[in-house]
Amino acid sequence: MQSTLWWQAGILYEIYPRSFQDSNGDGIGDLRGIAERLDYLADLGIKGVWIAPFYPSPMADFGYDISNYSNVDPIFGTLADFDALLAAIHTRGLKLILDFVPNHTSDQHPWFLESRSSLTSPKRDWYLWRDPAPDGGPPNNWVSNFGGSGWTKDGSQYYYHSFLRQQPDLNWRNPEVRKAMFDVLRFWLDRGVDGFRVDVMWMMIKDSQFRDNPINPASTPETSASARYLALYNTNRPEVHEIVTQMRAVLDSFGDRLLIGELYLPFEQLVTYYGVGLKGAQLPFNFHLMQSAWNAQAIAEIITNYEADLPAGAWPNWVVGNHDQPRIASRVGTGLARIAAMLLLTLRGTPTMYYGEEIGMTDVPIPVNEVQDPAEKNEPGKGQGRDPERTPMQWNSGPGAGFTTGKPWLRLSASFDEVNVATLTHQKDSILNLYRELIQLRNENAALNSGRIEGVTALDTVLRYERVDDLGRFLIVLNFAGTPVSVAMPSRAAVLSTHLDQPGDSNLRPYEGRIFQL
Ligand code: TEU
Ligand code: CA
Repeated sequence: MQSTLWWQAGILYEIYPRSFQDSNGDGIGDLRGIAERLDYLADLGIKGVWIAPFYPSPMADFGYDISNYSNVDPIFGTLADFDALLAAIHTRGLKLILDFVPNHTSDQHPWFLESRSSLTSPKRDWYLWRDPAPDGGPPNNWVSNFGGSGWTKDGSQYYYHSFLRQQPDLNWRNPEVRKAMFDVLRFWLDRGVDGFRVDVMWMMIKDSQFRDNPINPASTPETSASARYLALYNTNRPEVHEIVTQMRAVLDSFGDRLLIGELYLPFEQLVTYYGVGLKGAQLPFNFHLMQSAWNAQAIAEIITNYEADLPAGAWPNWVVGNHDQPRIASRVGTGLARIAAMLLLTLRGTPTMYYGEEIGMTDVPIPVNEVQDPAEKNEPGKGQGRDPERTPMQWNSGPGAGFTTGKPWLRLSASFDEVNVATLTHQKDSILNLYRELIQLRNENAALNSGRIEGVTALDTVLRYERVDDLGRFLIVLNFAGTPVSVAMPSRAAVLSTHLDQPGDSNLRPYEGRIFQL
């Protein structure tokens, strides 16, 4: 049997660095702050830490607009802080995944400043410049993911940006761009990082003819600008796979490293990112649990379809939250959030947790005058804003929730005095202790972290499946309803339940899940 790799058996944990831990009282999380919390992460039992961008940035999109790929923004610290953090992570046997943003730079990046300086600049072709349409308007109908045209006029031409106008898209058809960006990967790999999560992997290259996108027949006046068209010609182009393979080759030349792709795609397209001969991304992020209805049938269908679409030898993965999506506890409710925990940590494939999920953090409503996210500012009221899921981590009930001694950059949850790590640690039946037990059970049992999945079935409100290897067999039974249900279960006690007080009968209580060892 092939041995299991660290990123297969282990759990990944996403940190949004502005919001995890502030070390200097300016209200913004930083690298030293993350270092202060490593014992918490090691104790929780996760394996890989993914930190969202901390590079120099004008912060138009909070770090996803990068003006220097090979340094640390002073808000977050210094390269020395980074090296110290990486060493501390490795000392604990953990791994570090960085965020790589290849699709676009900041408009303040020296490359773009040079590119826009003249039509004949040697870096003109590093970005996507086009002449205006005959009527003087944008070259085609591609829209920005944050609303409005994807084209901004600068001098006599337009440049394309999939996101803000402060985030011009790089031209990945240009070999010099590839070389410069692969050098960025090498810069961090040389320092010892264990892998990358690649931002908008499916958007990296666009149609060479810049054809118009077709109208999305399902769109309504209420949908966001980007949902009004089908992104046929500006995303998921066939040429993207060559770039992914080249990135993977750069990582492989450093040994055991991990390439993750951010990909919002249906399964049959998603799995193409594993690449021919599995030479693409090892983990094309599977976001389907974030987008599906939460009932036993819908989730059984997702599991079955995903497993069926996986290429031979491809390793699955699951995500229930990230810094762009409503928090799971808000989306499905606090009852189902426990089921979500049990599901995420017992499915076959690498789980990725989002900071705060383990304490059941919910979206925090942000008053209009405190909105930070450009996605909300550009298209107010369309549900595009991401501030609610980016609020500071709740560590304790003290001032600043233990996150900061200053004024947090984004307001804290009103319930932080109850929902926080310190308080929940002492409540036996808290969601935090459920996460801890689930993680421990998963880490200690190969059947759960790397075994097969069998017998996925949905009956009424109950989802069940088994996880199996040569040494063990576990049965997972999850009730997705807020009402009790009577189901056939083994007569013995469960090894773990979402509810502490097990009646030991054949009734699952509202939103109860149980794990049996068979
Ligand atoms: O997100 C890409 C992306 O598709 C998001 O725009 C997502 O669809 C949206 O936020 C859902 O509400 C990545 C990063 O994760 C995001 O934070 C960045 O803003 C974006 O790329 C641009 O770099
Ligand atoms: Ca700080």
